[in-house]
Amino acid sequence: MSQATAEVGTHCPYCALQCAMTATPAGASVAVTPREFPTNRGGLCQKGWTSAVPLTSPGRLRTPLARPRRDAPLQPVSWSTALDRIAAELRRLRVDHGPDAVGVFGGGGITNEKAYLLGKFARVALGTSQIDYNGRFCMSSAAAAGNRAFGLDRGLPFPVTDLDEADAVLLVGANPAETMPPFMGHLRPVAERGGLIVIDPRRTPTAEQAALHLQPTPGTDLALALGLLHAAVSEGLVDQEYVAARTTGLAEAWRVAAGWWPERVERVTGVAAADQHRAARLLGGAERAYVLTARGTEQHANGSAMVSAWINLALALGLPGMPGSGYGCLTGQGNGQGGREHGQKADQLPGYRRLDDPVARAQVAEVWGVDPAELPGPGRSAYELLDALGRPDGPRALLVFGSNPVVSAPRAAHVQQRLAALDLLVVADVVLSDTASVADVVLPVTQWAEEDGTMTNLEGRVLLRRKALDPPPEVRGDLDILHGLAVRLGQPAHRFPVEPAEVFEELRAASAGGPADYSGISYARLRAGEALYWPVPAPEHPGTPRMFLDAFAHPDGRARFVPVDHRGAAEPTDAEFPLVLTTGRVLAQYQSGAQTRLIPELNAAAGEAHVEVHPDTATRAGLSDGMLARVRSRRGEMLARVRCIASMQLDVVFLPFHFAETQRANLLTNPVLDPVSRMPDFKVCAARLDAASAPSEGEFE
Ligand SMILES: Nc1nc2c(c(=O)[nH]1)N[C@H]1C(S)=C(S)[C@@H](COP(=O)(O)OP(=O)(O)OC[C@H]3O[C@@H](n4cnc5c(=O)[nH]c(N)nc54)[C@H](O)[C@@H]3O)O[C@H]1N2
Ligand SMILES: Nc1nc2c(c(=O)[nH]1)N[C@H]1C(S)=C(S)[C@@H](COP(=O)(O)OP(=O)(O)OC[C@H]3O[C@@H](n4cnc5c(=O)[nH]c(N)nc54)[C@H](O)[C@@H]3O)O[C@H]1N2
Ligand code: SF4
Ligand SMILES: [Mo]
Repeated sequence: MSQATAEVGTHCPYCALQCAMTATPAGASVAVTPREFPTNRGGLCQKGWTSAVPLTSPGRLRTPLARPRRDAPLQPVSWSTALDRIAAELRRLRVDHGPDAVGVFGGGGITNEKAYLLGKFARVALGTSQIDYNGRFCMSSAAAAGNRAFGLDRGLPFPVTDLDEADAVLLVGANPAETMPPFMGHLRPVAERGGLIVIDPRRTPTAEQAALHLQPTPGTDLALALGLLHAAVSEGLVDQEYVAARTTGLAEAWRVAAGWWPERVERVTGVAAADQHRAARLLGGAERAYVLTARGTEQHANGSAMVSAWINLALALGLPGMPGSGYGCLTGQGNGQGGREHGQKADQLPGYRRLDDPVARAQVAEVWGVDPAELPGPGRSAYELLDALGRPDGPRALLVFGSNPVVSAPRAAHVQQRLAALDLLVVADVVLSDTASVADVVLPVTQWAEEDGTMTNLEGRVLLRRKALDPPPEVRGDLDILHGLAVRLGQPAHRFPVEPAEVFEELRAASAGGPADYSGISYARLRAGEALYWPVPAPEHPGTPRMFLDAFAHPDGRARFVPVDHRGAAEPTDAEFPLVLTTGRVLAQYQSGAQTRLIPELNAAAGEAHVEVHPDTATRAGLSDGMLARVRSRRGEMLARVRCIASMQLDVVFLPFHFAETQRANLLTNPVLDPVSRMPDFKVCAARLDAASAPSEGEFE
């Protein structure tokens, strides 16, 4: 029986705020209570409060499972049977089809140690280029835009507590009142000062607290950002001195924005010109001002350009890299930041370095004890990888660590077909997720409270999550699994350590000199409670809470304006699909819901999919509040309970994406990708609404 022995200071298993909590022994499990910490200041949301439930839930996995044949049900098997079978299949596929026949799909919720070892496992033990992760669906557009503008991407390049002093904050496509409730504590002072501006097509609980809520049509943010830049220029709000000293490219960006005067922008976005001027004045007139973006403006087929447009506005107003001001993107998953730094991304090596950089390859190969020439090159992005599964030139096996794409990937029914076309699907998870339930082999892994590991929060601060409880006897850590497979694939045992602290020591060395340099961080420093924001390039280095104060990370030290222009939605509405569908989150469920749908308290708060719609639009579809609707797009249909909301725009509907089977929003979403970040367009597709009793269409793209 598992037993916790002592009270342990740890962090929440879910989002990037990484609220601090104390895990106290409570029978076979732990009880969690909030702990004082700068990000959450003693607060937790409902998900944090209930985070111990899955540790002992009947729904958690407790033994490996395998299917003897494709059409047979999953059955309990021993670890050696499971790992031997996987290794034998992987070896066969490699011999018959080459190393790229095996793919790996990671997650931004797993620890730095796991993300690092997963990337190493793919490149060294499998020799495959075919690895990517769910962060591609999350942060990639903001990361791409941040790298372009500043030469480096750290979600918030300043501590969240800096926001407490702000005079104005522009929050674009973010709903932290539901997605990071304790974060709202940092926005309360600015909201009370009348300086909070929220840009969201919906009147969210966050927008309720704003002095100014701009409500654009989904997908029109870029035009709105250009309108705000236009207003800032015409009102003389541009910080000329800053622009001259610290940036390049305003003239080119202005050439585009000059054509987007606020009245024209009003026609495209629906946001009144006067409100655009008000927003520009509030932001441009404030002494300490911030622009913050999140998924609402990033998850678009032109998401990286949209973020560039918001960064352009911030640069024109002289915010990034100034004390008390800045631009930041709100990272989402628990380790969304660290997860994109240590090599589970298709084009990346540890330390946030590029896989195609010969210097980085040589250095990391040396740490790994391999020949740099043996390291594969960049592979496919997440959706492209899923789309290629089982095709003649695509992977024939996939190993999933920390994602549930059957629910969370766009065009989910198609993704499910691709998974079914594999020779071998292996899922390591804590629960029988929707993806695990269609796997050939399922490996039960330890949860947050049962293992040590580091997480990098939304501020780039590295945190130690500590073991508070022994796992159930037949459950193993992800590091253990990677070790077991690597050894079976002929790797020397020492190359794949199982102790998190040992893996971290290697990660430190492999990240040295990279943009996300962790070389000065140690478990000892983290245990001592040091606040270590990367880069930390030496053991005595104090870390870097605020970046860009002296210079941006481009060789010339200057930030770049990027000239970007508005374009229409990738999938316009038409007579058959007249509504703009956007998707996102509710407070009580997390992501694909694999974990939170196991928690009775959370299901009681939000247990099924709903569709938010204007009452008149519902009426036109023959629907009213509480009825079941069939929501359709060109890719599929799903069922959701109607929630009539008077503040919704007439032609916009919203679905949360947390629910399973016929309630999956992603049966509808459009997998068109941003050309730079390869982010799918989760936030805009054309849809229609009918009563659930209306006939099903059945045939889709
Ligand atoms: N409760 C809960 N909290 C979470 C998560 C969760 O699943 N549940 N997930 C975590 C993760 S991984 C992430 S990434 C974050 C995400 O955190 P957020 O980005 O705050 O979450 P979303 O709900 O995806 O999107 C935010 C808002 O974007 C709006 N939006 C939709 N389309 C547009 C548009 O075209 N333009 C603009 N400006 N806004 C638009 C939506 O109406 C929504 O209110 O949350 C983290 N926290
Ligand atoms: N329509 C629509 N779709 C979206 C979004 C949207 O806004 N709209 N948002 C996108 C975003 S921002 C994100 S981040 C993705 C997230 O979507 P997913 O990648 O599906 O995220 P999770 O549901 O967190 O899946 C994590 C899985 O890993 C398991 N897990 C947790 N911890 C561990 C661990 O330590 N090891 C292992 N092996 N497994 C673990 C969990 O039980 C769960 O099954 O969804 C994306 N999909
Ligand atoms: S805000 Fe995020 S980190 Fe904090 S308790 Fe909620 S889910 Fe956990
Ligand atoms: Mo995310």
